[in-house]
Amino acid sequence: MSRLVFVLNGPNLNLLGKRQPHIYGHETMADVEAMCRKACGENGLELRYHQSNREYELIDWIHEAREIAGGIVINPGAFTHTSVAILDALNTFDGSVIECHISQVHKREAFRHHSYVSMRADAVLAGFGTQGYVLALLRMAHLFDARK
Ligand code: CA2
Repeated sequence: MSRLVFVLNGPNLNLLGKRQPHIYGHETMADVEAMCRKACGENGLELRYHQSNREYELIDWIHEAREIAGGIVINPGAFTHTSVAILDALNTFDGSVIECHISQVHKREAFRHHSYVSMRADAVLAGFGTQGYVLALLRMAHLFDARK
């Protein structure tokens, strides 16, 4: 079975490390990708890593993952709180889904407390900073091991 994981990032996350470091930390998107590549290498996972500011691109990657991947780690950015379309796409995916937020969304504005994606996610991380991505990938490796 596939040990391929898609890590998908939504809008504005390309600005990571460049603005609001008190909320999102100092690592850039490229740093997070490097952390994910290292974690995948150490845990026998294959990685496809993407970021987009466009909802349809995230949906297209979820559709691509349906055919080939065992899991999706997704930080949908603000689409978390608005996108039924991303939820619908994730509901067509048969593998494991882990939702990952850098900030502790429940400590923030009320509109960040609801997530459409959580209605599908098998696990949710929030407030672990960019380390959350690595934790999500470790969990994904564990879930893949348990499938055997
Ligand atoms: O905490 C998270 O990871 C979020 O998914 C980030 C989203 C936000 O809308 C969610 O409520 C929580 C925002 C991403 C914006 O990323 C930036 C990073 C650096 C500078 C500016 C924006």
